[in-house]
Amino acid sequence: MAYDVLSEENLLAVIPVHRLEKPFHIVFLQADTNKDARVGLEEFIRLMSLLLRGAKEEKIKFCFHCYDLNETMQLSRDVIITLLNQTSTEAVERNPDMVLDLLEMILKKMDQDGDGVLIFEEFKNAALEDWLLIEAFGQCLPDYKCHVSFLDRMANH
Ligand SMILES: [Ca+2]
Ligand SMILES: [Ca+2]
Repeated sequence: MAYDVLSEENLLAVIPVHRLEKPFHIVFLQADTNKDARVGLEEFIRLMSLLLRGAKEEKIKFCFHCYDLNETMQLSRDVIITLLNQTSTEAVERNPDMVLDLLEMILKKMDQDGDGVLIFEEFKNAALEDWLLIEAFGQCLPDYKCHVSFLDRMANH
């Protein structure tokens, strides 16, 4: 096996984006810029530098693509509910209605024109105003701890 290319499975082992299965496939598609179904070394470095050091707008775009399950460049109520269910915490499992409450809270904050659908501009504006909203629908970016463990892993390789 060559070590300068990564399959989707290998990439999943390296990048700590574990919580959303379908979005991970989208991460892979985003990383594979030359569309040869593998992530080469340059593509991998480009992805990691975006995830770890990228500009805010790039990260926002990255997360939005992860959440855009139907690839329509908009997040409908159904998509948001699917995402929230995938990331469901223990609290949500105890009280499934919480997902709907969360949906309403998020839409109230982010859906500027009130049509029940989030377009990229609305998502971007909300995330720029309140950075925590960038991962409102699930973890897409490596968190600080993952970031450190990633760097350790690279250093000890
Ligand atoms: Ca590729
Ligand atoms: Ca809207």
